[in-house]
Amino acid sequence: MKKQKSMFRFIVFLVITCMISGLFAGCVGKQEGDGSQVDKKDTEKVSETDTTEVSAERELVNNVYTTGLPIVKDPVTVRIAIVRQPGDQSSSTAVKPFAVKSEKDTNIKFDWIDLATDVNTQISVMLAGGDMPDAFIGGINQNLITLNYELFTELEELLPKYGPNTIKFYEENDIPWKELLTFPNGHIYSLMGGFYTNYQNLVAGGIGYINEVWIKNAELEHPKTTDELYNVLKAFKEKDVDLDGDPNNEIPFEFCEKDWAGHIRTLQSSWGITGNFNIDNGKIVPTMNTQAYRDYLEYCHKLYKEGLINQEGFSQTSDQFIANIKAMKAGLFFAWASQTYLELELAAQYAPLGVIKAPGYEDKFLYPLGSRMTANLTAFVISASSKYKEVLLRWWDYLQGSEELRMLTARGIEGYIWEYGEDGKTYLANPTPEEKTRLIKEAGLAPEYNNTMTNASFYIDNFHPLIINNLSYHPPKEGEYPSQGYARQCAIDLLVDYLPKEEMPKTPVPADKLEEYNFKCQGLEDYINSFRAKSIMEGVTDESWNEYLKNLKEYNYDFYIEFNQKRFDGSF
Ligand SMILES: [Ca+2]
Repeated sequence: MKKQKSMFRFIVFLVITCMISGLFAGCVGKQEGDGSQVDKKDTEKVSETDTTEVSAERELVNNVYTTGLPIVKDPVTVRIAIVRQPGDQSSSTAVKPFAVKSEKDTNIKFDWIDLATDVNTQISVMLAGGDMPDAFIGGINQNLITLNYELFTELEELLPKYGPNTIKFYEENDIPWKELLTFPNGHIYSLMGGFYTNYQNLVAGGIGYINEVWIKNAELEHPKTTDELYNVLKAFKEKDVDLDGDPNNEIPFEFCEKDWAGHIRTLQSSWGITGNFNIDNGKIVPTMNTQAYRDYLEYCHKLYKEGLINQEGFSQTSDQFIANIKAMKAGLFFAWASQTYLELELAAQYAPLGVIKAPGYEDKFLYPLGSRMTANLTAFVISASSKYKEVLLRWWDYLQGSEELRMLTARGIEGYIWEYGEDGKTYLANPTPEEKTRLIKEAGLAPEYNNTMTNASFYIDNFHPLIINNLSYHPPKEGEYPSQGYARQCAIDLLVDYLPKEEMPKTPVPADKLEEYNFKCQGLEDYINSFRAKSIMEGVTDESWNEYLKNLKEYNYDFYIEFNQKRFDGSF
């Protein structure tokens, strides 16, 4: 990794040096990352009217090289409207490191139209026949495209030739890009941006955190099964595990149905249930009418009956739930991270609950999946009126073509906001102000940059043209406690092998089908939730269970499953 990077730098340095010294025609090099040849030498034009030149090294079409750098033979100026991040303190996108490097590398001049306030109004004016820029980064959504197809460039035919890295990147990351990007009229008008996998969001919502100090005080081990968890919670209930002299003021398992992450239903994962259905090998599998679900309800009822869960959990507010956690009275709770509510030192008493297996379901443990990826599907669009469609597409492709440029564009200079870890992953960096000043100087940033400027001043965040892993978090140093980000990361490490392989696609459902669904399934979710609460509080009998199964049918649970199957298959 290190070696490759320094080699890349060397080659880029070589190319730039050659350009500066006017010896570019004599340079030979191979660019890492996209594998394309760097120009060896320009060929002579065949004729003045011929628009395509092919040399042994590079093809030139209408002043645009189809591979390598620079992108244009003679400089051209492109105007790009770009939405600025709140908190961006740079005077213009023009001074940002990726923009400066782009000009040096590509021979393209950029005229940035920074959109900071009244963005929608400004864009509406442009689209309504005002001064259209050559391209937009941010600010355009699918609806605007659908209403103004004629204003935007159809990209599908240009992409293979002028955007090969973009396609390669989508495909290497298993992005169904054709499905995601094709509009109802069959054309592609936009490219994805702000696209990253976020490990922190891999698991949906809450993760269990259990007080390890209490477990130690109870002279028990971290639980691995539902029986062991029961024993731990029982000890929390019966003993004075927080050592304050009162054996009755511990809440063994604190939960809150009104809190976004604190639900008791997350414990269903021990019985292999991720939600109202599972996705298994292409099939939407019902879960709410299974023996596994009944077994889960009966287990929770046992906890309830013996006072091992907070009996207020179904009615209390999120604020009450959080207050109990802050008072250090909760043995186990589900949350984003224990650090979300507690000072780092206190939060460190809690460890992620991890995998808890239920008897008879040992190989079934399955945790709810959050999101494998996020993306802005309309990050980059090119105006139909632009004379520089190919130039712009190649530039976007260039930014996407190597990790160095992807990181520079989306996270700024190395060492300042991000850094490489020993494992080759990118981490959140934490340089001192002095180190920041040195990094700014070494990178030769514009004079306006200083070590007090916000991160957003160094890069484009939401619409960067790339797919990257979100930054990882370093473990705490000697004498420090884990940060929230690091703690969440460690908790997910324990669950990552127990997530569903498949994910519900984000493609929109036709409006009429959605209307039918909302009508037919009205009340289903509420009914499921109320039966869960009632069963945990009062227990499940054959009679109550059979009645529930009958009612599920009446609330169109079968239709609900079929509908989600069609949604998964994209077969409406
Ligand atoms: Ca106590």
